Amino acid sequence: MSEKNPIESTMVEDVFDESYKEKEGPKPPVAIVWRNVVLMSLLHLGALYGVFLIPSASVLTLLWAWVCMVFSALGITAGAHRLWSHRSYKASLPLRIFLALANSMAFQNDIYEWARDHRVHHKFSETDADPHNASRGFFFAHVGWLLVRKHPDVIEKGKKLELSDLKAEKVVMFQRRYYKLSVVLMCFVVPTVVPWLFWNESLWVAYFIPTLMRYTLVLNATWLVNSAAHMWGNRPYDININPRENRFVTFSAIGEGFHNYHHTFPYDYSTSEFGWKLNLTTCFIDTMCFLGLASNCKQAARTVVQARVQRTGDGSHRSG
Ligand code: ST9
Ligand code: ZN
Ligand code: ZN
Repeated sequence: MSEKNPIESTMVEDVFDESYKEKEGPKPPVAIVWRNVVLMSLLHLGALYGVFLIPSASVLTLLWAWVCMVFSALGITAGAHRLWSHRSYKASLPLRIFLALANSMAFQNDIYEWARDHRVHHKFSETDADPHNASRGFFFAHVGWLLVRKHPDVIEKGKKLELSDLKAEKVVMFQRRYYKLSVVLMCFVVPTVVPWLFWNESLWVAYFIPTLMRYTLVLNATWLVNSAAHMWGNRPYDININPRENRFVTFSAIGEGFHNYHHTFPYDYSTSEFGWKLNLTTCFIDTMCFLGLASNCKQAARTVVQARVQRTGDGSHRSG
């Protein structure tokens, strides 16, 4: 592994804040948002129906669904996550526009909201102020948190976060302003219309496979990072935190399952010390650097990683 910019973190908003203590006394009641329950259920039923339609889809349509899946996943991993939440590398304007479009195709809240919630997640992991607090169980961390009102501490702590970098970025604010329109176009219209227009796929099949099924798969792959990768796997870098190294999640979330490493070194652009291994997102960012569209990739220094493994690891560390 070559070290790109082996430096310590330059951002503090994604670093765990040990000083926060959950409020004592009874927890606020859980307020279910039934609209979200109904919509999420319908979405998953639609995706399931899409699975049964696969035999009647053309090969090009299935290929297109895969392209949309990877493109929208990169809008989350390389975009909302590694670029905008953690500022782990710099991206040129064309790349930021590309990632913002991809992000709208993923329809996981706009970049500003995603990055704000994700910074709160890192800073207050597994507490009341963590939007998808995994100590409330698998279902809550996976999707339940999107079906109920937020714990007041999430909002209280989130409002104190430093988000001026996001507010100052025109691409982020433009996407936020036109978010609904961009989602209609990128998440629903484009994936449905392209197969119908270019290779005469039926609109029905194109709606259920490259649109609903693809959207639901990327959602669940993302949510697994919050649920499975906070519960199952080794902790080679820090045994004192919940996030784990989870191979299945790493594979399905194109490189985002090295979660014990990621919470220990959140500024590392690769979210892992193993380069391209199981990490399509790192491949993508490196290619962008090669093309001159990205730069300043931050990486944890090898000596810092090794010292941390010795000091707080669970003894399961492997060098490759
Ligand atoms: C989705 C997001 O799926 C997924 C994110 C996953 C993150 C994963 C991270 C893992 C690492 C990365 C790995 C990537 C792997 C990718 C793999 C890809 C293959 N701070 O929200 P409201 C304010 S979305 C400060 O309504 P409620 C807010 O501004 C799916 N302030 O709260 C507002 O203020 P104002 C589709 C905050 O009422 C007020 O509070 N989308 C914060 O409790 C109320 O905000 C959905 O399903 C904060 N943190 O409702 C929609 N938070 O009034 C889901 C809030 O002044 N969302 N505020 O404007 C909702 O419907 C609602 O947010 C709710 C909560 C019902 C969940
Ligand atoms: Zn993160
Ligand atoms: Zn996490």
